[in-house]
Amino acid sequence: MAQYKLYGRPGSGSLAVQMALEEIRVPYERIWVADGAADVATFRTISPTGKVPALALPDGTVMFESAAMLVHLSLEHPQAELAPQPGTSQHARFLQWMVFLSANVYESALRVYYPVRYSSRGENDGEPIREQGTRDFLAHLTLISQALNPYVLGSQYPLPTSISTCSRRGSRAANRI
Ligand SMILES: N[C@@H](CCC(=O)N[C@@H](CS)C(=O)NCC(=O)O)C(=O)O
Repeated sequence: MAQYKLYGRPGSGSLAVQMALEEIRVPYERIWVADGAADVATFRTISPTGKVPALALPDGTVMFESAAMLVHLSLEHPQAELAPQPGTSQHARFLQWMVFLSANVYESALRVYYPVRYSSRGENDGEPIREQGTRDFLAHLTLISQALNPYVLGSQYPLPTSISTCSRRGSRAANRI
């Protein structure tokens, strides 16, 4: 039977999508993508960004961008109640947090992981980029913490919490400041 295929790595943002698939209780195959250059080149033939997660839908369509996967899964499986009803103000808030987490929190964590990618001077600028990424990451978490009651959308909607998992290493780095 055709099923979802989730491409990921241990400790990466693929965990957020895996959590959603587990909540929905659909069968899926988890495929670990090795991070060697040849492995990533092969993976790019499946998903052009070469980044994890990637999600192959049961009809073979391959998606990248974790927030898009989570929004899609919540809409495709409404019975799992992963997100508020589309068209409501609560759903608008849900979309707001999904985009914020992806575009800001996840982005600043990536500057902490891969600082040399953000400057043409490479390693020379690594430390200031990592420091600024950490500051931004903490500022984004502060903004989120002000919206907690006790979660950003109430306790029954887990997706915004799950997408922040890729930031775990970033938050450890943040502890140094
Ligand atoms: N905006 C993307 C970010 C994906 C991303 O950067 N994933 C990281 C792991 S958490 C990755 O694959 N890094 C490997 C690399 O950039 O070479 C998403 O939300 O899916």
